[in-house]
Amino acid sequence: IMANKIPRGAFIVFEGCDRSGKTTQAKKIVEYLNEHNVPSQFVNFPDRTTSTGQVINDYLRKKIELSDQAAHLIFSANRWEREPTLTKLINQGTNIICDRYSFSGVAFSAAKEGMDISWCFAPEKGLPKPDAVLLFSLNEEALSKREGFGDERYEVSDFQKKVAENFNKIKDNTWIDIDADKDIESLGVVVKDIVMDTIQRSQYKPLEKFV
Ligand code: FDM
Repeated sequence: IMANKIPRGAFIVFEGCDRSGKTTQAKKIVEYLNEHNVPSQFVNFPDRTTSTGQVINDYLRKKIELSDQAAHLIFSANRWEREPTLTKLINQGTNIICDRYSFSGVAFSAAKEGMDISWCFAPEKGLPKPDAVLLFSLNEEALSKREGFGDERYEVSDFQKKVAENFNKIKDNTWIDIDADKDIESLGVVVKDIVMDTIQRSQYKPLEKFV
């Protein structure tokens, strides 16, 4: 007899550099889905509210110093801290729209001297693997027209360029490139199509893990 399986939620990650509009879009699509009775939750990493998140917040605001390796592992621990709840929510049918994930972890840390991509990816193994990754990109001209960076640790344009290069190194052919040089509404239309399609095709597939 076939088990009468409940559709699970999709796990969808929005990635990209600062100022690309991904946070705005992630919040907007979650609002849309919930308005249409599709249970969905916005999640962002780093989650600054947890115990590791407070250390991360102090680090990003330059209140404390950490070695690059220690900082990297705390960002990863911050994801592992949320993993049980995330997996449970997804399996119970909630769609998770996640603003930054392991890929930011790798792309930002590996932009530092002496930090390589495979070392950076190792602690991510075993975390839930997203059903879709949307990579928001802006060309330099479009980026320069947006409001400037804040004053957190990584908000420096040379560093952000290295991060953008790393995203392009780590992406595979399943990632979806999003040209973020659009107004909020037009970008929203693009995002909505991809999200709806991902929810549809993920419903009866088991949630995978990073290997
Ligand atoms: N960041 C984010 C990392 O360096 N590693 C990570 O694992 C994650 C999830 O933290 F500069 C960086 C990316 C960004 C900073 O992110 C804070 P938000 O999205 O700007 O809060």
